[in-house]
Amino acid sequence: MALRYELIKKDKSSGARLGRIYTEHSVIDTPVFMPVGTQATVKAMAPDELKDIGFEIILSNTYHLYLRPGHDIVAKAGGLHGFMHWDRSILTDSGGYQVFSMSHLRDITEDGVAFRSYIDGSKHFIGPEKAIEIQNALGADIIMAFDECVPYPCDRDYALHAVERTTRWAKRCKQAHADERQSLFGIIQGSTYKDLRQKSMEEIVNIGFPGYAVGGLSVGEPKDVMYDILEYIMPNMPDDRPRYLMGVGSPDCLIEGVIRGVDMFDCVWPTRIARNGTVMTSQGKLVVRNAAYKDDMRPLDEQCGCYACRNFSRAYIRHLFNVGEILGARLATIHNLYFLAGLMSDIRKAIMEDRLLEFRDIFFGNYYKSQT
Ligand code: PRF
Ligand code: ZN
Repeated sequence: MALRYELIKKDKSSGARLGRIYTEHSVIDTPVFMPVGTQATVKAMAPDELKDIGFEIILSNTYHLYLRPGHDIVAKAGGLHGFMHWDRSILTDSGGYQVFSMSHLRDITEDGVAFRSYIDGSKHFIGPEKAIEIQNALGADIIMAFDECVPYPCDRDYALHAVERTTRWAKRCKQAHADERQSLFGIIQGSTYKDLRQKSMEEIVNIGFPGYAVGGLSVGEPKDVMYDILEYIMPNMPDDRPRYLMGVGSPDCLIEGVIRGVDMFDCVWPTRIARNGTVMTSQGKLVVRNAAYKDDMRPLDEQCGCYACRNFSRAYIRHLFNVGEILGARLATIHNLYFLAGLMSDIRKAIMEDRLLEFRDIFFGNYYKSQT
């Protein structure tokens, strides 16, 4: 079953959209944050723990699973759903970004990208057709077109060529994709050039996809530049398809993205900082690893209802990090994911009640109080 998107309502104070995505595996309330499970696991989390928090969709990566264990093995297990025992929705990224950001010695041609494995240096090639073949084998509900994401800064001429190539590759992806149970999303590029963003958007929308992603942002440009591009491009995108901002997941970017009309987000940042001993709280970030918390018997966040906060103190979790116990990383991850799920739920409620801008001001007032 291809997905269905339902636009429920728009926030009267901004461009924010409340909606729902129906896939074969779950119903996803949007705006949504998708935890990242690069290696067919959201690091430190069992699938049932993700369900308990309420996640309906997670993301995984073509590039990594192709290299290890190989998409043939995942297919043999019944696809990613069977392999990792996750029966809700999955989105796989195409590898278009990972190949550029992780592989050295890569060689881009019109046909695709030749690269060496980050694991053992072996030679590989992924182009549009291969990216679709791998994603068909992985069997995610939503799969992504193979695109060229350029670094920031990028000169206009190179950005233009990447836009044109991304369009040609998107056509080839659509051509190669035959499995109608999976929905293939198009990706818009164009770096920080508004006219190139518009051109890319028009070309990708003309090809026609059940959803559209904005790629090539959050690659090192100032946040204001990203917000400016989103503000420009979002109102011109089709109203009846979900919009996905790739690789974005800090609280401020989530709220500002939603205000500009984004429906879906993903990012490794929340789970990565958790493993390093940093958690998000209603009062801002807290580095629980710090000695300051060695005898602090309060929970990570006094306003949080997650498993970690209901049962453990900062002092205990700090101790776990201090002695290198893996439960520390697990508890911090559970907390950060619960925090973001709660934030997205609060955002959806605020859209429902037409008070998202007011919500932003209150949230930022608390979250950034001690950090500005
Ligand atoms: N393209 C793809 N995946 C991505 C990106 C992109 O541009 C980004 C950029 N933030 C993250 N993940 N295919
Ligand atoms: Zn918590």
